Amino acid sequence: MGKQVSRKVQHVEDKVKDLLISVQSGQAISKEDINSLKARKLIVAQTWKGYSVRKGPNYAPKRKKVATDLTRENLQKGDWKELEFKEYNFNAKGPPAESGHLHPLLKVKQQLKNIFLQLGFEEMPTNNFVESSFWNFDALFQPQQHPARDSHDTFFLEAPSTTRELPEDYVELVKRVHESGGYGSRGVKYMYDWKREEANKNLLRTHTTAVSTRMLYALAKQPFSPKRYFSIDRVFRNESVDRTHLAEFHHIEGLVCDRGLTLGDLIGVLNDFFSCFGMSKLRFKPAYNPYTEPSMEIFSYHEGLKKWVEIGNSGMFRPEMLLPMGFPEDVRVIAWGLSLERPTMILYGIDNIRDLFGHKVLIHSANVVFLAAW
Ligand code: FB9
Repeated sequence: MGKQVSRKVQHVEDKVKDLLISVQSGQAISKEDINSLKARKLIVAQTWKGYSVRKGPNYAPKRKKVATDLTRENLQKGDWKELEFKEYNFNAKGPPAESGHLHPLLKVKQQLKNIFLQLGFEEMPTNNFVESSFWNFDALFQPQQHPARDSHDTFFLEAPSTTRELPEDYVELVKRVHESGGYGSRGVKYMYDWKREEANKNLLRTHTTAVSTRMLYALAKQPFSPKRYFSIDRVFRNESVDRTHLAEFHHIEGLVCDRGLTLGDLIGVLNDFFSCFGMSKLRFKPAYNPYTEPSMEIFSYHEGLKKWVEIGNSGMFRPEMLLPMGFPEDVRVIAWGLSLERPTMILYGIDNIRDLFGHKVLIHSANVVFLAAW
């Protein structure tokens, strides 16, 4: 007689099955039940997103075409009155510009700006191409009969032909130093009657040294504090155009104003500046500028070109320029200048300055000649 199996319970409660049925019928079940069913992979969570769609205020059976443009036809047919125009999206981005490069001049300009800023120089405001002869020449102790001041070299303005206002007291001092010298210069060589109307003439500035003059005059009005200024901007000269000269170029100027500065300080600053630009070996040749004494042309040996290249001009501003401004006796200003076009032509291997302007520039802007050449 074998083992006997007898029914112990009347009814087997299959909790799991019941749970699954309630889930199926959407009844809520406890979290832990859900987790245990999930754990046994008997159920999977599904997220249902439902949307209720109803007619909006602008509902229309047919989409009303909004005009995106006011065309000539609209105007001619006059149907623009009925048309509804699409809101203007002022923030719409234009199609991304596929090509385009920074102009080589702008790249080198930025490089030079960074060098000046690193050396603690402050940029001078150069946003005035039109200048008066007074700030461009007279305040620089440049005599009124100097050849650079006639229309062969300078673009004078027809309208407005004369400047509206000049600082009268300062003009008087400049007039005197031109006419009878003073401040240590015998002034003999200038003995001429200085004409206000000549100083009033408006012109296109021939150098950004005109900006330096304004800034130094403003500086002399304040209690003295040493300053380092620089400027890089367009200047205009009525010169015959050739491979390296156009009627306008970018003048780069740096100046240091402090007590007791010497020519040695100038040579030091020039070495600091040009070595940042990869030009280490410098040579200096005495030169002449009406507004600096002594003055020096700056040369550097170019390995690539295997020759000494003139890379700029420099000097110490004359006391006849600084003292009428009101600077203390022992304040000196050393300064130098160069062009932007020349270095850019050499760095980009551009032989003719005309290629720096106009369509050809695109070809050059793609390729860069490394500074290593120096
Ligand atoms: O830029 C010039 N040459 C140059 C400069 C850099 C350079 O770098 C290469 C990257 C490697 C290569 C060349 N020059 C000055 C020298 C010559 O090109 C010169 O023939 C032409 N000069 C211009 C004026 O022409 C009428 C360049 C321009 C120039 C000259 C003088 C000054 C500024 C620009 C000045 C000044 C000055 C002097 C004293 C105090 C304050 C300002």
